Amino acid sequence: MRPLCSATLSSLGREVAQPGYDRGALQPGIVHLGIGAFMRAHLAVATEAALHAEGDLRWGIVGVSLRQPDTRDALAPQDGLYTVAVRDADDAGHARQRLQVIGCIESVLVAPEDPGAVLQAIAAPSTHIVSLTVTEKGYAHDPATRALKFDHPDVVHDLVHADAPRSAIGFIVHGLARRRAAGHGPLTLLSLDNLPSNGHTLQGLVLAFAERIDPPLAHWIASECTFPNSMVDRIVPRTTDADRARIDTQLGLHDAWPVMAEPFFDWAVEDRFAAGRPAWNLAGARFVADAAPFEALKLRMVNGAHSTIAYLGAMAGWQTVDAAIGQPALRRVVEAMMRDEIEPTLPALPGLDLAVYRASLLQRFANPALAHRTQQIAMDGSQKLPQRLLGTVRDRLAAGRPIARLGLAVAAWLHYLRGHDEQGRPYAIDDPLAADLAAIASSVEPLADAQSRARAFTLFAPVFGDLAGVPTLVDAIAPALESLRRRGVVSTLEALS
Ligand code: CS2
Repeated sequence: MRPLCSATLSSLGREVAQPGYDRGALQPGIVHLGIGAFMRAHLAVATEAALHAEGDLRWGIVGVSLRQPDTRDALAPQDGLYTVAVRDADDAGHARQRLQVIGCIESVLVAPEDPGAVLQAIAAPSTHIVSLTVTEKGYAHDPATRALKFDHPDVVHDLVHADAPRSAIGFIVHGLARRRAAGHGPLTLLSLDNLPSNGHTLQGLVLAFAERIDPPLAHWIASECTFPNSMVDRIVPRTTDADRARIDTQLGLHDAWPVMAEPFFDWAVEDRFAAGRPAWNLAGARFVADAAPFEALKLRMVNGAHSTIAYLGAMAGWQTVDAAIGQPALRRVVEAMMRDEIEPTLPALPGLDLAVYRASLLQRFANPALAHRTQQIAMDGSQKLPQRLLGTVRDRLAAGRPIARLGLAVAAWLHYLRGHDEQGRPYAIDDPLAADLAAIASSVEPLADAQSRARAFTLFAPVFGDLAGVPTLVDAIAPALESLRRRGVVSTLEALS
C-alpha cells in the first residue's frame, strides 16, 4: 500500500477531507510541546479549520516531542500529514468513521536530539503561541499545591542547563530568555492540559523557574506574555494496530500515525493572546472572558466520572469505558454521583442545562466505536485525583453535604493500587509517584480496620493536601474500601445504587 504523503494526497476519495490551502506557504506560528494524540485530534483540528476558512497562513504548527522520536519518525516520511478518524456508531449500532487528513503540522522536533532547535523555535519571530499538552505530570509540580517541584530531577537539571533543558517548563523559560534577548516580542503560553486554571498554573510554574535563574526575565514574562486558561474536551483513545488497519483500508493509503476521536469537540479559551491567534472559533472553540466555570464543569463531570469508571472498571475486568458504563449498577452510581454530588458544586453557566449535559456525557461514554481502555485512563491517578475528585469533595464537605459516591470513587483508586484485578490479573501502577504509592499501600495493608487504612491513605500529602485525616472524608472512604475488598465492585455498586 502506498504511504500517505503530499504526493499521494490526490488519490484520496472525495469523502476524505484534506488540506485545501497552500501548505508550502505555511508559516510556523505555533510551537506545540507534547505532540501526542490528544493535540493532533484537538488543537490541530481547530487550527486546520481556521487555516481553511481564513486562509491566514501564519498558523502552521511546529510539534515538539519532549521524549520519544516515534511521532517524528512516523510523520516526517508523510510530510507531516496524518488522518483523524472520527468514530461513533450509527442508529443500528454499527461502528462508522469519518476521515480527515490534517496538514497544519509543518515539522516535528525531538527535543532530546536537538534541544537547541526547540529553544530557537520558541525564540523565532514568526512564533506567536507556545502551546502544551504534556499531561498532568509534565508540569513537574506538586499536584495538591500546584507548586513547582524544585527537587524534580528535570527541574534540577534545567536550572543549570540553559542550552539543553529536558522539561516543558525548562524549555519555555530558556526559550523565552533567548526570545527576549533577541528582541522578538512577547507571545502566548497556552496550556491545553486537564489542570484547573491551567493557564494560571503554568504561569505560576514558569515564573517560579524564571525567578530562580533571572528575575528581570521573570518580570518581562509576567508583564508581557499571556497565559490564557482553557477547558479542552474531546475523548481521544490511544490508537491501536487494528485502528490503523481500518483507517488504511478506508483511506486506500498507509498512514503510520493516525488518531481516533469521538465526534464531540469542545474548547473554551480565554481571549487573552499577546501576539494574535487563529480563528479557532470557526471549528467550534469558544473565546470566553473566564474559563473557570467551564473548567470546573469539565474536570469534575467528564474527568471525575471518567476516573471513577476507570478504577472500578479496571478492577471488575471491564476493559473499555463503553463496556463499563453498559453495566447498569455502575451507570446508576456514576449518574447519581454527577447529579447529586458533583453538579451542586458547579458554578452557574448561563444557558447550560446540566441534565442535558449529563445525559450527553453518558452517551459519549457509551460510544461503542472508541474502545477507550479503562487502564489508559487509570494511569497517573496521583496527578489526576486532586482536580477531578478531591476539589469536589472539598466543596461538598465545606457545605456539610454527603459524599458517599465520591468516597467510593476515591476508594476505587486506593483499591486499584493493590495492582491486580478481581480475576487476579496483575497490572502495573503507571504513575510518577508509583513507588510512594506502593509503599503506602503495603504499609496500610496489615492494618486491621478499614477506618485506619482509609485514614492512612489520606495522609499522603501530594494528593490529599489539606484533606489529610479529615474524619468526614475518612468516614466516606472506609466503608467503600472495605466493601470493594470483601464484596467486590458489582456488589458494592449494587448496594449504593
Ligand atoms: C481521560 C481524558 O485519560 C484520561 O484521563 O479522562 O483524557 C479524557 O478523555 C479527556 O479529558 C476528555 O476530554
